[in-house]
Amino acid sequence: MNILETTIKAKELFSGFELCRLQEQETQKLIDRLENKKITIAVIGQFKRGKTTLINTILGEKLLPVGIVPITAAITRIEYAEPKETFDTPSMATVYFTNGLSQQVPAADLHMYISEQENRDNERGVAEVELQTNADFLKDGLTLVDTPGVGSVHENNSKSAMDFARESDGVIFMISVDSPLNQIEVDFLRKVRRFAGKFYFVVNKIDRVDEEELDEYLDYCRDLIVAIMELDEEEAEAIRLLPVSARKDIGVTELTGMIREDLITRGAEIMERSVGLKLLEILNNTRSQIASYREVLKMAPNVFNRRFREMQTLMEEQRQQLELLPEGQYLQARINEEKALLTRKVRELFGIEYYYYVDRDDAAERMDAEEYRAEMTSVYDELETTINSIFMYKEQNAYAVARRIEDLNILMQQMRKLTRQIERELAVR
Ligand SMILES: Nc1nc2c(ncn2[C@@H]2O[C@H](COP(=O)(O)OP(=O)(O)OP(=O)(O)O)[C@@H](O)[C@H]2O)c(=O)[nH]1
Ligand SMILES: [Mg+2]
Repeated sequence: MNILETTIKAKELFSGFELCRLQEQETQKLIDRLENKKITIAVIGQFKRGKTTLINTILGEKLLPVGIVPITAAITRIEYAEPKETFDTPSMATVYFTNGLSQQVPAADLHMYISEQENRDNERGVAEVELQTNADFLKDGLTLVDTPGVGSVHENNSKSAMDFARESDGVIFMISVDSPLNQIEVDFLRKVRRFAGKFYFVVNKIDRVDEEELDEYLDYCRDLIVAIMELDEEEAEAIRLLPVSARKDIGVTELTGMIREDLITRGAEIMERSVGLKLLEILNNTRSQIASYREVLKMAPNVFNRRFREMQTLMEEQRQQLELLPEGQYLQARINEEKALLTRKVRELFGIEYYYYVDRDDAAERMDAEEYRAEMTSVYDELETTINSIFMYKEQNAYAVARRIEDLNILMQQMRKLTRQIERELAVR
């Protein structure tokens, strides 16, 4: 069985369980990725290593803001576009907000949204930025992604590098000669190694050291990386650390050449590995979710009833607020915010990820108060029904509960089987 077949199988498995709606959606996304074959490579590393500078150098343009203080505060995706076809001059970017709204801005104004200084604690609620440019490097459908520095005090303001690593196929892991690999980087690499199909290790700022120092530094980092990534002899042999100076454009063509070569000769393999690893992660997370759900089912009735009532109270309060809603125009984005609140509450009380789909295309849709009320009422009704059914609320029948637990055990077994298959396929340790 190959990765595509395994992913389809996982999706079928999830679709049989109301509780696994999110996982069903996530596996569908993986299937889409395998089908449209667009590779995403993220530049990841500790703050101030020169990630953004490297991206600007690769693109041959000062597109993104760089600086001496932590700068990049939001995930920025860069894709190829013929300039004339897509936009009139100047080049434009799309800023996506957490509530699903988006806005077109000139690329030159991006610093207002993606730099920590101008968007403190992400007060603008930026989820992600998308930028299109006509750099050759991106021509074959490659998406390059800039990420906020790991370990920065601002790391948790928006989607972090770690969240994003889950979405990328390849990672350019950037370290620099200003400081030896530190604990933050080691910890991060240890986690991130499970997500990406391909790693490029880049050592930046080599303009700051002489050759001898550099060799010593490279040897030191290499040994550490081999140990952290748990590479066998053959893999260790194949690993290369690329010394570059992003600022002075030294070694950058070697890096881009290597990436292009890999995409041409083993793009499909990189994608399969990446999807397989992500599927493993989904399966592992789901297993721990199901385990906590089973605990809820077995929970003492008084504890469970208390939590259940808390959920009901929240929904009651929200419903009352709906009654008081002033006349006027409301955005779909506001509904998205309400859904996010409910999702958080379900997670907090029951330890499960309740799934709501947020459609970016609909976020700017307007409706009057009556429509808004009707829409939100159906959201509450649906959530109530679902929660009643998944927790078998007021279900006095111990037999039915036992049956549900038995079903979950079967789901767990099948997930374990899929996990073993993927592990074999990818030869992961
Ligand atoms: N000497 C030297 N300095 C560099 C090089 N690359 C980047 N820098 C400097 O390092 C600082 C940080 O660069 P950025 O590109 O903003 O670093 P970053 O990793 O994107 O930082 P965050 O977005 O905050 O995580 C800037 O002052 C850059 O000019 C290089 O190759 N050599
Ligand atoms: Mg940056």
